[in-house]
Amino acid sequence: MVGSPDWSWRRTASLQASSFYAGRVALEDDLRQTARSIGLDAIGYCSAEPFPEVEGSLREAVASGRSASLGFTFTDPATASDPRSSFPWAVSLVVVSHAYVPDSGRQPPPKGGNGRVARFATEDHYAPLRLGLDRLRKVLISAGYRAEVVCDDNRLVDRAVAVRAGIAWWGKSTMVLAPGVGPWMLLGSIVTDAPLSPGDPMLRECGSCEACLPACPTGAIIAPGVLDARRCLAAIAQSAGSIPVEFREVMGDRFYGCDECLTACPPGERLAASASIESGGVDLIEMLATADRPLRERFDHFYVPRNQARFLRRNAIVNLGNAAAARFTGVLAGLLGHPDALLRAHAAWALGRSADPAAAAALRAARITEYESEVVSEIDQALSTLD
Ligand code: B12
Ligand code: SF4
Ligand code: SF4
Repeated sequence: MVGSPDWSWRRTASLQASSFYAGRVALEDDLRQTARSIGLDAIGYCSAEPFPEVEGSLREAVASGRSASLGFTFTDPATASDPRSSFPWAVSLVVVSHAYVPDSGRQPPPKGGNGRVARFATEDHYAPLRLGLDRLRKVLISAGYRAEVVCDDNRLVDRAVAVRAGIAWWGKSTMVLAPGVGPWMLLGSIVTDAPLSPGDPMLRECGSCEACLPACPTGAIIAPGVLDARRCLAAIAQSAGSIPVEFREVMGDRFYGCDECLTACPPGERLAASASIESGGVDLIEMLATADRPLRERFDHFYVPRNQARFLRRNAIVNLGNAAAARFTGVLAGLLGHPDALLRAHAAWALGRSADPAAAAALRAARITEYESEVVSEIDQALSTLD
């Protein structure tokens, strides 16, 4: 006689599946509540599958020169676009956003020349984001999973994760945007082996808006969603070497970063309007008088090539040149005697923009003793614009 079938395995499997599902829901609830309690703005999950379209974008930017020799994710497109090449055990990505406006821009207006700092860097806005990510990492670890924080890192393209997880959409400025926040947010991720429910892509896009394209002072957004970093002031201000002459004037008073394509962006308008002051400022005269070490410490949260304070001074000199005020002639003339040829060259350019007769006199005097050909040619150029 054939006995009645044993269906108990099905009940066990279904119990296991439902407890697995319940565990996942509980973990996601825990992550969401933790994110909210520490002030993060959004949290999303997606698979850790590779991002082939990102690899293509990175390779194209490098091949065409649009990456401006920047390192970061451009260094190794295959690694930056495949989380499993760095974390072979990765199953899911957790991505969070931290809106840094209206908390940015608290500095009092400077007494010396003003150097403008983009809102994301007015203070270390990555610090609360990293703290939050670390708390979330601990939640995953306590639940028995592996978890690693990857934030502003060469091994992952943060914006692509935010789009895949459905917490943001690609803007034509190449920023990713979120409702109510627009582009004014920083992003960070956690790579984990926890299976998490992937979010649905956000059904939003820029539509007919193109406001960021003409708002860019250098035309760096060469087509919707395509940035030429060689023209982007945010990249230029953090580059090594000289500021290319063609970009010095348009740099204006921007000391670090640039916010024009963000400020023009309608989805972020309301939030930007709630900020306390327009943006952060640096007293250029005071910073030029500060020694290298305290300067590096003060701007520790900036990306500065090889962590050399000379690049911060170089930017300040360009800003002072653009202010073209006679009250800065003395400081700039003094810099013509600086041991660093990079600073002498930029000081010559800055003095060439001044209507103060003392500027021309300082340039002529420096022309007699200057021995570096690059500086000599900057002095000659400056004198020819003054004549
Ligand atoms: C390198 C880098 C830069 C470079 C290059 C920027 C760039 N656009 O690629 C420079 C130095 C110029 C820079 C500047 C800034 N940066 Co930056 N930067 C990075 C970094 C380290 C890597 C970005 C990257 O890999 N880009 C290369 C490729 C993949 O991106 P992409 O060229 O935009 O290509 C995508 C689009 O074209 C899109 N796409 C394709 N087709 C289409 C079609 C349409 C219609 C659209 C809309 C899009 C679209 O898909 C492509 C990907 O497949 C990330 C941190 C990280 N690890 O991810 C921060 C990051 C992107 N930067 C950030 C910030 C805040 C800035 C600045 C605002 C700082 C400032 N105020 O000065 C500016 C903004 C300039 C701008 N318009 O992007 C934030 C952005 C947050 C956000 N809300 O989007 C990030 C994510 C840092 C962080 N962890 O929060 N940055
Ligand atoms: S950050 Fe400034 S320079 Fe760069 S794309 Fe935006 S507006 Fe243009
Ligand atoms: S300014 Fe307009 S086109 Fe540009 S990113 Fe914002 S919404 Fe999109």
